[in-house]
Amino acid sequence: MQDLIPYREQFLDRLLVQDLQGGIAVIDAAIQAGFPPKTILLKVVSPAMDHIGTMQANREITLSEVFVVARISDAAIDRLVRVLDSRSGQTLEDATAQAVIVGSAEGDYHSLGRKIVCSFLRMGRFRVIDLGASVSAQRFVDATMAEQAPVICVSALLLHTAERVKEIRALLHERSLEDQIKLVVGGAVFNIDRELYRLVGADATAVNAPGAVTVVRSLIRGGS
Ligand code: B12
Repeated sequence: MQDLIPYREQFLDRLLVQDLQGGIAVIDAAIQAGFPPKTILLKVVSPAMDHIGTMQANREITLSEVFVVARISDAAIDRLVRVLDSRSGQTLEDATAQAVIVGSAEGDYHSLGRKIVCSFLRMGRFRVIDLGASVSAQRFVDATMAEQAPVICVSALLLHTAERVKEIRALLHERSLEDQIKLVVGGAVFNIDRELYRLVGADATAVNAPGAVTVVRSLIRGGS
């Protein structure tokens, strides 16, 4: 099988000229070449967005350009997730599967990483309830109780939204749910400071979507 690097370069190139159709065509070409969709997510889309993040930090790209770039990546992720779901036959939810609640921290509207995490958890045979962006502590905990989910996964890319995880921990404590429900966090801000997860009261973190599946599995099996 060929190398994915040319696809990553072509995808980034299409992002930089804000070419939605061209970006999707590169993803389709990678699928046609036989690369697994989950590898394309991790080796083409994610690194291209990391590169965009570096450009943003260096002020080589404006926020409005990042916004358009994210729309293109979002469409690419949707495409890949659809292919994944159709191949693994998981469009029909398995009611007996263990439920996992996922959402972005309150005030956080970054969604791409959360969508990838949801897709990997589904591939890992979890029943994923994605609450979407900017989810309050109350909604996280209420959904967890309603779905009898043993794990809450929170995505946060900003320092101040990572801090909102403390509210979820406080609510779990207040409702005496800490023994039953585990709290997993992730996102760029937790990857930069590897101890931040403890400071906000989470039980665990992981740097990427495959890691999220491993951590959730181990917590459900009783690890910490
Ligand atoms: C795209 C983007 C946007 C888009 C988001 C569009 C969308 N629909 O998602 C837009 C333009 C809207 C945006 C807005 C803002 N952004 Co922005 N954004 C980014 C950018 C460039 C890429 C993020 C991304 O999608 N990455 C790709 C995905 C796949 O990676 P990921 O999210 O990290 O997810 C992976 C892992 O982290 C992990 N993971 C993710 N979630 C979880 C959850 C769990 C439980 C686990 C275990 C793992 C896990 O798995 C994922 C897949 O493997 C980052 C730069 C960066 N390096 O992160 C800045 C960045 C995050 N943004 C930043 C900022 C400051 C903002 C704004 C405040 C505006 C501004 N002044 O720039 C607003 C805030 C909006 C808000 N309130 O949410 C800063 C944050 C700095 C900080 N640490 O506080 C960054 C780092 C840019 C920078 N270098 O300054 N942004």
